[in-house]
Amino acid sequence: MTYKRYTVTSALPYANGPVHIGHLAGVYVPADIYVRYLRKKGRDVIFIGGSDEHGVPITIKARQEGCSPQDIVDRYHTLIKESFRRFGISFDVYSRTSSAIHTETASEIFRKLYDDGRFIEQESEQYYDEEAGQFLADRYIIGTCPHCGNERTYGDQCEKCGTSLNATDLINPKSALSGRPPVLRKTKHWYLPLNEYEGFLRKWILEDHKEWKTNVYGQCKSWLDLGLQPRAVTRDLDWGIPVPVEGAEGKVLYVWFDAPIGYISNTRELLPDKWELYWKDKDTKLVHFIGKDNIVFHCIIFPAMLHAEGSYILPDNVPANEFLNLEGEKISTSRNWAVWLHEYLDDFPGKEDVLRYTLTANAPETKDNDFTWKDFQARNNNELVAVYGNFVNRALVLTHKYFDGKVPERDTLLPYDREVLDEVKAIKNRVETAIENYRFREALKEVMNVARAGNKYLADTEPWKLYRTDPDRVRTILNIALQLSADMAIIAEPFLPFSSEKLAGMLGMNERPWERIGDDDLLPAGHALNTPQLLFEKIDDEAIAKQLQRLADTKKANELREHTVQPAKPDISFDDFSKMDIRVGKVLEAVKVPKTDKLMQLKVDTGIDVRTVVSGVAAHFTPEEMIGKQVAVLVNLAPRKIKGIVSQGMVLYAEDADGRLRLVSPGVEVACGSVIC
Ligand code: B3M
Ligand code: ZN
Repeated sequence: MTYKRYTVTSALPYANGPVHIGHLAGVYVPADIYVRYLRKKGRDVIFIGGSDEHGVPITIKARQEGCSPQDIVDRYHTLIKESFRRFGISFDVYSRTSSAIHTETASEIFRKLYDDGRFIEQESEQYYDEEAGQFLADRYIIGTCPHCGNERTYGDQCEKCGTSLNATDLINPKSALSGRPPVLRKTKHWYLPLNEYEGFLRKWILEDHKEWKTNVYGQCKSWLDLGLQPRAVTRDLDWGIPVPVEGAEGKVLYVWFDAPIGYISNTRELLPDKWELYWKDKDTKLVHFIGKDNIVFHCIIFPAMLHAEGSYILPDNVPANEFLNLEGEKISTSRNWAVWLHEYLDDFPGKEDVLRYTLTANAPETKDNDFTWKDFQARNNNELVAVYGNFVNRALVLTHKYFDGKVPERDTLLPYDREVLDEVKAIKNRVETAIENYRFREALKEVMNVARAGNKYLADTEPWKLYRTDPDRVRTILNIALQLSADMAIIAEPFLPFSSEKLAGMLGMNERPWERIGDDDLLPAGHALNTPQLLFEKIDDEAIAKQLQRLADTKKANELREHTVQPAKPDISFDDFSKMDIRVGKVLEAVKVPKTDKLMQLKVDTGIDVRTVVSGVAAHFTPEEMIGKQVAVLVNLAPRKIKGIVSQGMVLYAEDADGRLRLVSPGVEVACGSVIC
């Protein structure tokens, strides 16, 4: 199917921190390549970006820093926007979800769905902080993880064991606002009944979009196979877009409801009169560039919203990427394990294309990939400098040396000359197919094959040796080499826009029309070239060592922070202490609790009785290591149900700074039931 126009969106990054190489590799560079290519092909395309400025993490960051959420998003929106601009990410609009037009657009869509009866209203019980006088988002509740026992687990996910949670799963929950235990209170929310769209989604994705990338298709399929549930689209929070319905005071739209609508709002901002063509006309191709953690929102929830609304088109493709790791470890904002774009730009001025190149050559298109500084250096020195830069430099320098910097006249072409030009035409076709199918690594490899072919052509024809004996032949050779250089300036432009610009300047090219790639007269004979400069420069070991040292310092700082002895808890009275009844017990039986990684069900002889204790130690001990051991047991802990098993008491362990557990036992065998005091 051929489309009249394209709407290309890239995920709206949360404005609560700077952007890093993972963002660039996963989303923005591929989207930019795609859009620049379409523009070069003369297609009608808009490229939409912006910041996602709502959501709980932003409110938490603001609290931590003692400022308002608006202060936070103002700061990071500006920083992020500037980083993208400096990397040449060529958005047609980069706006933000705190804009008035976005509030208007999101409210309109919510209201339309509401008026059409597309939502269901449901009451549920949620944690409420009586002292702060507000409902608490899951992230605002801290307690003990029921799976691993970590005492500082947030209500949405345990950072220690990785389990995702509901706040009501936490043991001993406390409000992060007041520090007091929260109470459960009834609250009403609006839900989008995704289950009602299951049939539609199954057909639209699983049957009509079999061409989607396997990672995307697979994730959608497993969501659909699990069965969809109604999803709350409102929240009790004071940061976000107010729910535009009577009786919804104090409630805002869920961030994932409003954020994707941001693409539409930003288009309205860009094209106030024409935006609907780009969102509602079936001749428009909509493509969302995102990372893999956003697949469900862009392939299931947002399309269900748009479908329910009724007047919008749905994405033709969602070419989501996997993740980029850094030196073998997951990129982490909170652990500062990242290469921040604004820092890179300051450390490597003028080397935007080197990073764009490395991230594309190594893009996590089908699986997670690793960025290493050594690879970055090697790609620059062995590919950009040695292949691309070297080729065009030789063509230009030799022309200046022999022909006064003017494109020489050409003789009749030999078959070998023709072959090289034909090869470039074939490469152009392969690059087009690869880009149109979102295979940017492959496309870039083909682009570099133009320079490789050029290098081989010069190496085979050796004009520097031939000049004395056959200057006419050298005219033809350099003419061809210059045509190939001009080809590079065009075909590499979507990938490496800065160096294409520079190369075009040296070649004196005003226009770089895509369709003329491979033509034999891109640069006419007699055309004057400008002074050659180096297109790329070697990156030395020192610059790389500096970056590696910075990462090593980060690692050391993290280890110090994470692996130190826990600080002392506040004082308690003797009474508090004597309330605890700690005994020596013996483990009689131990089995892992099925379907959990951490839990072990123990039968313990406490001297008082034989009872069941569930203990989060399955990752540390095997059942065999436990059976027969004497342990310390807190026997008067109120019984708790863990994974459906009633646990009566708690076995005590010693945990070292690395999180390793050891049993706490009396030095010699003593009678079970002996009091530990
Ligand atoms: N802000 C999540 C993220 O940055 C989210 C994307 C929104 S796209 C509409 O990963
Ligand atoms: Zn946990």
